[in-house]
Amino acid sequence: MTIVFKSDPVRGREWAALLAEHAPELEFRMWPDIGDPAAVRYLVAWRLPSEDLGTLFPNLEVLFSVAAGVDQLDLSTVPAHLPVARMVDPNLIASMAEYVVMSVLALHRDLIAYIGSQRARRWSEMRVVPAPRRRVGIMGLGSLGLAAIERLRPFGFPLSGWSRSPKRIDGVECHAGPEGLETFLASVDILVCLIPLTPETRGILDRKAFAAMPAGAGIVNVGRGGHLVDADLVAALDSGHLGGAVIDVVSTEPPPADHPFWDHPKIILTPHVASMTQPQTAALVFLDNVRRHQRGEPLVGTVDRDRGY
Ligand code: NDP
Ligand code: OXD
Repeated sequence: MTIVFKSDPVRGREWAALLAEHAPELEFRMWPDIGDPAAVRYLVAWRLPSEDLGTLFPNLEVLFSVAAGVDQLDLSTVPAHLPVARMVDPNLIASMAEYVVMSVLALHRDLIAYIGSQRARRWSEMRVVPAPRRRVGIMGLGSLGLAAIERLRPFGFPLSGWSRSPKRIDGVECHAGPEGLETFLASVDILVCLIPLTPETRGILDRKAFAAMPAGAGIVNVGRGGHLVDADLVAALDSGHLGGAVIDVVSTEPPPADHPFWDHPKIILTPHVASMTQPQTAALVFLDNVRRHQRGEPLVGTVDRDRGY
């Protein structure tokens, strides 16, 4: 029974060592060295091979995303009956919550403006807004959004959230669906985007969304670059309507040298590092899922192909 790993080879070698230790009966191969394609039962991938998956691996049983998101996998080449599971890894979740706290605090305490002042040798102070007057809203109340909320709680920010289906979360004002979006946005001073990229959410952070937000609001995009209309963000920052943005993901990664985010004075840009799968835990989370599959139990992180996440 073979597993094929098609992602970063450096991390792949760590997976190989861990799986050799914990599941020596499984054969672990790294793309493109796939061996006998008929023996491949599990594929772990960041991006899919260009060939039709059912033809390439006729006996494939599960497709695993090496990441929490699945939008980078073109599921149109994946047979409809094939289960797809995404990565639900405690380390990845903790690391995202940490990044969200860092970004929210940076916006809350005007860090971007202070970095600009320092560069300009300007000693100028700004009024501190108390946390109970800074409203923080999380788009996406899934494994990552909920973890971020728990880490933000102790600071005392009024918290709200937005999801596809209605939710009740203690101490969090919850909104849902397209009908709840505008009210949610209007009540948020710092917005964190943690939804999956699907046809419904592509371009959701656009001029209309920014116009619905209060003047001076900040944005944290840790979802996907496709959520954000870059030119609309730049326009909203330049007009002064938005105060600042922390951006971890962009549509083309890395962005071209002339992309406006590189040197925009109101943007902090990081290279898609808010959270990364750590082989030490991810390989074992994967193995647990393989065992579940072999026992006929439901997989953790099963993707609903119709919803797209
Ligand atoms: P989950 O599937 O656990 O949660 C997704 C949440 O988004 C759910 O609450 C869901 O609503 C909500 N949602 C989905 N579609 C819509 C919609 N159309 N309208 C409103 N809400 C919607 O995902 P995770 O929390 O694990 O991950 C979220 C995303 O974070 C990933 O898809 C990925 O793109 C990104 N990510 C980024 C990383 C980085 O390093 N920058 C690292 C890891 C992930 P409902 O609860 O109703 O289903
Ligand atoms: C993920 C990512 O989805 O790395 O896990 O962005």
